[in-house]
Amino acid sequence: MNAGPQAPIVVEAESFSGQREDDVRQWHVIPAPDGAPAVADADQRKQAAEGASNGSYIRLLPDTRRTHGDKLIRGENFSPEAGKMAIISYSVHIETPGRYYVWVRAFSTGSEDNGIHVGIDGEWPEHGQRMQWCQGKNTWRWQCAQRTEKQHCGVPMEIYLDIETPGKKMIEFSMREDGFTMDQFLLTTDKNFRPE
Ligand SMILES: [Ca+2]
Ligand SMILES: [Ca+2]
Repeated sequence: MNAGPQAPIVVEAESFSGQREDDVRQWHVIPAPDGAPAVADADQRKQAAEGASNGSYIRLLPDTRRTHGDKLIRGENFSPEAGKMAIISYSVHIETPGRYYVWVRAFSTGSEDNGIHVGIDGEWPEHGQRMQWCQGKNTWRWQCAQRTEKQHCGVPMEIYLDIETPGKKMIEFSMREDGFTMDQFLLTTDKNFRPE
């Protein structure tokens, strides 16, 4: 028996199985797959694709709140509540129940495209809410941190899902800020694990 930490479960963001509540904001694959129309404002982030795993990523569009000066409209370009808008789903097989820390590799250009929520099987627990990025603008950056009243840049390792039974699970992300850009996510039971 290997009692040590297991290897993380790594998932490409563009390999989602579906999305819903996506009439106002929708996740787009960039670059657009063969035959699909190109995404209107993909150009400004063209550079991002070069550093993306599998040469591809997803972005939540349209992005109407790009700077702090742009009007914040709840239910349109901002969703403080998890599980309400632009829910994207990934089927993941969990062998070993436990506490899984969720890391996401994201590309943020400013202060209004750097937040997201994570949930599981239609549930949106407190510790999946308000994943936050501050450092590393205009680069791909792994993060596992929760925005709080006191720490707007996020408290590290406070984003996790407690999984009680083995089997097939739906890991889901929902919008907090439009324009969010995501390459991969990973799940690990090892609190000390740090992605590259
Ligand atoms: Ca935005
Ligand atoms: Ca990717």
